[in-house]
Amino acid sequence: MLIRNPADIPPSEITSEQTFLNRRSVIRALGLGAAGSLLPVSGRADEAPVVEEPLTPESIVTGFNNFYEFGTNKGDPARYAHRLTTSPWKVRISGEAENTGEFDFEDVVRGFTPEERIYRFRCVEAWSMVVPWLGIPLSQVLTRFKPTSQAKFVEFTTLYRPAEMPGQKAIFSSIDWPYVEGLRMDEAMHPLTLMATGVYGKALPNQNGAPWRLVVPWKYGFKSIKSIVGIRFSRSQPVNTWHRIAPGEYGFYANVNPDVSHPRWSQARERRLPSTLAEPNWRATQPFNGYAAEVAQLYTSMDLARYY
Ligand SMILES: Nc1nc2c(c(=O)[nH]1)N[C@H]1C(S)=C(S)[C@@H](COP(=O)(O)O)O[C@H]1N2
Ligand SMILES: [Mo]
Repeated sequence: MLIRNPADIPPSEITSEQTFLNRRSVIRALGLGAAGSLLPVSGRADEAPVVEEPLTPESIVTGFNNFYEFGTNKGDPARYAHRLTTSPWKVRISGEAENTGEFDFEDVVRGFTPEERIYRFRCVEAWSMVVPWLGIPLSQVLTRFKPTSQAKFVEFTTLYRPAEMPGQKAIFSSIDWPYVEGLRMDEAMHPLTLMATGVYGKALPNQNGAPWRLVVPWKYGFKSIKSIVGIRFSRSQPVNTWHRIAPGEYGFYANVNPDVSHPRWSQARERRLPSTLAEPNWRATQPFNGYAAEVAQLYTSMDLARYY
């Protein structure tokens, strides 16, 4: 079953006209033009480039989501994710590391101060946002577990709890739960790679992947796995969920690339939310989602050929 088709997303799901007007009035209230409507940035790492584009309104960031554990419609996560219990939250660390075992989430993040990172976020379905995340560089989190030299990849697993995640119970679901994603170790250790614990200055709402989720801004959004309970350091390349579902459509690398079309649609441009029928807000998609200068050195031409 094909459960991902941008043409099937009704414009009303992209955003309502009302939200669009709200956003314009917020920008006006702040006395800012489109190019200058950035929130103050605190504690941003020097490596993180500044995104000089308007933020996507909070109501869209937290109301238009992909989180198939709660359903396949964009409004389902915001509608159903409040049922999820996120405390206590355990995280299992396994594989090629010295410090493995089951940890309380609080202990895993203890001592880190989340920093704000404003990143472009590009879904493989050709819509995009600009999001003010709060998070911890993944490299800091991973270093805590002392990965060995055998760790070439890191695999992440989302919670499996059908009692609280109605999408995991759906009999027509083609997903083999739990959701799994992975990165090569050097991608995971890159300074742009973030474990987000918040958004818009607050703790992460459940629909955005509470209590913590990955954010890899130069890759398609499906790499940014939510509500993580497992981190495994491995010698071999993990099999990520979307690749398992449709190996001809989604790969492991999934670097944003306007020159390589998805088999069923172009990736050359994207609709920046809010997007309406009247104002779809199309823009050109950038290689590596605009982060090529920061990350291109991670990849050889071989990797790029295997991009999907
Ligand atoms: N566990 C889990 N993580 C997930 C998904 C999902 O369905 N399940 N969807 C992915 C996709 S396709 C996208 S575009 C982003 C959406 O993140 P957002 O809802 O915070 O914008 O989450 C990603 N992480
Ligand atoms: Mo996505």
